[in-house]
Amino acid sequence: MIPTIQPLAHDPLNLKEITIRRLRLRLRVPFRTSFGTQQERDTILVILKTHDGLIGVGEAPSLVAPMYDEQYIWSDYDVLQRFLVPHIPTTITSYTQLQDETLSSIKGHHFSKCGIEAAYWNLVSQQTGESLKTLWGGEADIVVAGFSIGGQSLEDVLARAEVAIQAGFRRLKIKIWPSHDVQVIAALRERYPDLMLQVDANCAYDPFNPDHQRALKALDDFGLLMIEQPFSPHDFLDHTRFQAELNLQTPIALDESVLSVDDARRAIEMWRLFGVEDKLIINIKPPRVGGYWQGRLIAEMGYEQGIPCWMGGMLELGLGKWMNVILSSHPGCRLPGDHLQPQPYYERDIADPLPSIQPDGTIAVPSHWGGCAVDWQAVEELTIDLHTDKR
Ligand code: OSB
Ligand code: MG
Repeated sequence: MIPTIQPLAHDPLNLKEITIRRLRLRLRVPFRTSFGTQQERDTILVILKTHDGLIGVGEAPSLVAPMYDEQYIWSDYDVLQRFLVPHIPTTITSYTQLQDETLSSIKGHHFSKCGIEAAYWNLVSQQTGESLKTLWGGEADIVVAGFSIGGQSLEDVLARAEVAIQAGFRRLKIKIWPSHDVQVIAALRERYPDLMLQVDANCAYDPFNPDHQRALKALDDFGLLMIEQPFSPHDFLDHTRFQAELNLQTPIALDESVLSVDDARRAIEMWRLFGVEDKLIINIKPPRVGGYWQGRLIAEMGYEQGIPCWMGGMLELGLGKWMNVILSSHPGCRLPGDHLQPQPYYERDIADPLPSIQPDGTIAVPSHWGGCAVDWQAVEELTIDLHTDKR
């Protein structure tokens, strides 16, 4: 069931220098989820320089605290510095080599691995002259822009939704948690009967709590595209059983539960066992699954197995967002992704230009390498810490 696709062969990349940088960022608008509110945020860039002058940059979009999963800025920075960067081959001959010699030898720590892997693809694209879209099997020229709303209250969500609708967004995702769910969605649905609407619980519900069960089942009345990750990350069984036994008509989308292509396979098998495979959706986030190639394999499997996938987000900078937009053009990504907000995410960004919404609510998929140039002045000014490994 797991697809086998050969990544494009390329000439050896001879590395001269590897740098990791910790950047300090500030979101323009606070982002609230069931696990907390974020505004200040550090992130990591991985920068690979070759002897012939190419510079590849990748983003490890770490969060400041281990609340989405167990990774956070310091674990990511530490594992990069201690274990991953020293094991990046000085001459990289293929994705498979990078994967086997560096990435697979360390357990977990997918955000950090994604930073290295994204920087590697960035180099491959420059060296071969092939766009990331071609390298990753992308096809679509446009993708529909989705906005993930992390509002503090009903009024806040309604105000943010209004701004987004004015800006042309056709799909909104609302962060929910017990006490901030049915009422919020009912109010939105009343105002916007035709909007593509979905919710994300970030594991905040207990499948055995009757109040939580009632709330989730009540969401079935609003024609949602999906309910994302209501329960614990480690639990395919409760998710599937809930879907089947409560006869939930809204598909469940897995985010935190899927850490690999194998997890995606297990989820599909589980939903099939319960006879509800038409109600499974998979959220692909490259940082969560260890990189863009692993994300591509999930998209490929979803395509072959008839399971819709879409690209989630980790509040990335423009660089990561452009890469997400590009992978979103894969035919396996059939639903809008969390690519944009009505205003730029950060007070200052390193990507030029930033992804932006077109009047019809779509984003144009870049067919040159990666969609943006890096503003090195901004990188320099945002950096609060760096570590360089010269080869
Ligand atoms: O669960 O999708 C999530 C942001 C931080 C942590 C988890 C999630 C999110 C988002 C943001 O929903 C999506 C975006 O990048 O716009
Ligand atoms: Mg999510």
